[in-house]
Amino acid sequence: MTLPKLVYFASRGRAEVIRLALAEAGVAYEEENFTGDQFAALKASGRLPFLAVPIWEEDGFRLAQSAAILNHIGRAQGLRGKSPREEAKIDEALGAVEDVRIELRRLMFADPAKRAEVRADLLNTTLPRWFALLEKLLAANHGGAAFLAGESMSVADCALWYLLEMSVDNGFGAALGDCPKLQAFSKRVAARPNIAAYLASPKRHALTPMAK
Ligand SMILES: N[C@@H](CCC(=O)N[C@@H](CS)C(=O)NCC(=O)O)C(=O)O
Repeated sequence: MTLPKLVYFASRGRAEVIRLALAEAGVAYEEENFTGDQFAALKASGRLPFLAVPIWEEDGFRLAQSAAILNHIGRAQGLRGKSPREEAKIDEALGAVEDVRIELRRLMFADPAKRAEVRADLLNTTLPRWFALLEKLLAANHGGAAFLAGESMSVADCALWYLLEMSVDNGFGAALGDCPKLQAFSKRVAARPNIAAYLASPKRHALTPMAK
């Protein structure tokens, strides 16, 4: 049997939430990783619909765009809620997580002379404001003791978990100081058996820190 394949760099990046969803669902897949030099050849191969990664290949079907891949896997694996409203709340949370990710990426593209300023703004203003909003969103479903939407884990929980991990790993943990529900959520998700096994496995790529 040919396993489905995730094609991406040997790094977390835009593939990591997809990997977390695959881990949670217990999907067997393989990865095709490549170096920067090999990327040119991959682009020339015609396999990348938008000349970008990640792509997902399964059984004669190829899909690009990280959000489309995540949602396709989510639908196939029951990680996209159980009703149209749950799905809508999942999409809402995915949108919010993406908004915060874009804020974090300001650090990577900042003029080096302005980086300290951007970091201070993220730590003291932008992230605390966003995390307070996400804490409220989580609290709206079962008092924050479960998932973002409905009764079960979804792709939005994977995305939120990775956003929190990325924030802490890049020195923004203090911005979560007033968010006990988000902190507990982080621990709870990391302890889920399939997620914990993935995080401890050699499949997990090392952290690439964002610019200091
Ligand atoms: N919207 C796309 C963006 C994909 C994207 O920009 N991927 C980067 C790597 S993270 C890439 O392949 N860029 C093309 C390049 O570097 O030439 C997605 O979410 O999948």
